Amino acid sequence: MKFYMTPGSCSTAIHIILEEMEEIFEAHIVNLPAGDQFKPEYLAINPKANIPALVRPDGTVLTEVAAIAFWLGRARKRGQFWPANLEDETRALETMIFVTSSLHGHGFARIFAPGQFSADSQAHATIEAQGRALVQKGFGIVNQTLEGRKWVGGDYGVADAVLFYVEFWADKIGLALPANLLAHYRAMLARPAVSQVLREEGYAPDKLGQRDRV
Ligand SMILES: N[C@@H](CCC(=O)N[C@@H](CS)C(=O)NCC(=O)O)C(=O)O
Repeated sequence: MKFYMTPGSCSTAIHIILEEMEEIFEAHIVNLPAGDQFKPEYLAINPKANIPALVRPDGTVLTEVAAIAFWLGRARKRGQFWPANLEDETRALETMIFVTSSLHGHGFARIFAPGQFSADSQAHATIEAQGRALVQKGFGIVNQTLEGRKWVGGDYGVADAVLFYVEFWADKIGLALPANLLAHYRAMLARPAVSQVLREEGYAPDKLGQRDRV
């Protein structure tokens, strides 16, 4: 498979899943700041001009973190990384959709790219603050869903890698994680595949997960 990714981005979730599953893949770095995502050769693969994208063994392309994670979890490695019962499957999907659409699409997008929400640079500080508030509120909700459980879908699975990327972003920008999320983040950091991916993407896993909870 061919995996189109950018270090330290939402594609880190898929990178972790591919490593955990010991999949064989070719990694292709898309340099977002340089605008690689808008080049005709990349648009021919993914017209959405974003990462991640995964070219599957049959040549078809999958986009969207939640969809790629679902397909890998459900279809590969005998579903070992996807819950076996309907309730846990549904909860895993619920968390993946909330992470990608609300926490990332509404919250972190405002923090990292306020210019996408207003061309007026004077409004950017307010937009960024709105993003932080949305993320904190959303983290509180996911924190409750993790009460009494170590992993999102019962056992460890692809939804945990999806939740991980927003926890990692919070750590990078100094946003405190509530208790259950911090425990989940640290449990992820302790997984060999996660530290391997972080090192490959240019991070020092030993320096992460230090901050105390709110
Ligand atoms: N809804 C998409 C969002 C993907 C997305 O926003 N990716 C970012 C990187 S984290 C990107 O490629 N941005 C393109 C850009 O900055 O121009 C998904 O969940 O995969």
